[in-house]
Amino acid sequence: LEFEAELHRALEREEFFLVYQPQFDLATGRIRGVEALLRWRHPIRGIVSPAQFIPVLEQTGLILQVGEWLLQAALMQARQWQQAGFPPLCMAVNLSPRQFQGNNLLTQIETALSTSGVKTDQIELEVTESLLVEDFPGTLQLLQTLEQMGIKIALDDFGTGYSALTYLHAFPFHVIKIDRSFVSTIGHSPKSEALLQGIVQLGKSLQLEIIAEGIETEAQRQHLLGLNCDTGQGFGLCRPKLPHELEALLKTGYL
Ligand code: G
Ligand code: G
Ligand code: MN
Ligand code: NA
Repeated sequence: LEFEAELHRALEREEFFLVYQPQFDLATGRIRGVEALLRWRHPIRGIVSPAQFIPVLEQTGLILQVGEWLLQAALMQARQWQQAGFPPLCMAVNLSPRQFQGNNLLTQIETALSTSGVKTDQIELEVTESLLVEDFPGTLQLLQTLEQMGIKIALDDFGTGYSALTYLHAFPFHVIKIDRSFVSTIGHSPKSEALLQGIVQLGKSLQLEIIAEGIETEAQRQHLLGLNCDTGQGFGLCRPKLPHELEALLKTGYL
């Protein structure tokens, strides 16, 4: 309960902030987009990982307010980068299933779009399979509406959940993000490498963009490149950073 109260205060006291992890074209090193990742600067504990507090935000429903704040904050950042004259890039924002349960997600997105002036084709919304499994009424329709607006939808953490292949055509995805657990086995597990190859080929044949997550080594990057994987993200390419730390990269547009 104390943690919950602290999270309430965190929103009021503006202790939440966003870091941005770039995503790169694996062949050319060109930046393709950034993923906004939530952080909490706790007055005593310091930086708290979202893995610790997002479950609490979800249980308490606070994720609705925090989610609204972060959509707004991420799109305002995208606008600032545009105004600074940096090449356009995609802003990826994570959505938690709870945000689909209420009835104002679309309004929140529309508000963030209109106040920031960012175009819909520069936004990507990341959802996980747990959203699809929950089967809230209206989820499919909402995703379709967003897709028709020009917003890209990414299936995050692919390979960790049920990975039911029917989801891939039942929902309007543009992107699948292969979970870092697959990338970390490159060079260690032939079976897992075969799965990775299969996922990339499947995604490609469905004309989806494939983003490999958690690339930490050059060997992993080379392996993924060999599989024809388009895009990658990971500590080995670039860690999540504050906006001012990304300026040099955003200026050139290349790794
Ligand atoms: O950023 P990374 O440090 O450690 O994030 C840990 C987990 O928190 C990941 O599963 C990530 O998807 C999730 N996460 C990070 N930022 C956000 C966010 O803005 N919204 C939601 N819903 N989850 C996030
Ligand atoms: O679940 P989601 O994919 O949104 O989570 C992104 C999370 O992955 C963030 O917590 C981010 O810090 C983390 N992350 C990004 N790159 C790497 C990496 O190369 N290795 C590891 N272990 N984690 C990473
Ligand atoms: Mn994500
Ligand atoms: Na992920």
